[in-house]
Amino acid sequence: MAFERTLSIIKPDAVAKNVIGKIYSRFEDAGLKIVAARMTHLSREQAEQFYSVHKERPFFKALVDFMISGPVMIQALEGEGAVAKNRDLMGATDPQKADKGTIRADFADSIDANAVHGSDSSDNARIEIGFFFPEIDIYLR
Ligand code: YYY
Ligand code: MG
Repeated sequence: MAFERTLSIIKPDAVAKNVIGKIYSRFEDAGLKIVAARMTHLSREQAEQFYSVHKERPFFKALVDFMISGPVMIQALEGEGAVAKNRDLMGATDPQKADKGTIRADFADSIDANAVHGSDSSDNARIEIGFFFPEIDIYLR
């Protein structure tokens, strides 16, 4: 396992449910360290650019509308196998299919309002962290 960073977003549904702290505890209890964080309300342009890999998918417009429907909490997480560890903590994209005890099983209502985003590879993590955080805003060991 590699020591790496991953990008996490607590989406508008989970921010509205007031469970940022509960989700942060899951990261911390799993040994992931929050090394950068910012609450923001994404613009349509930012959300479209962030999710541009999905721009041809039928759910793209709904996804962007949802991501800009309220504030989000964005963080970079660091640790051994951070990318896979965060994906394990998140659970499956569809909360109905997510394992018990995962963030999506416990806090998400539907596939389109599914509480959290997590990078799906180390390469994408680098791109996604760079999208939101200048190097100077990342915690130095
Ligand atoms: O990485 P992950 O978030 O688990 O799923 P993706 O396949 O990358 O899709 C991104 C995002 O799009 C997903 O979190 C919700 C939304 N979405 C959707 O609304 N309906 C689908 N059938 C698939 C994805
Ligand atoms: Mg994805």
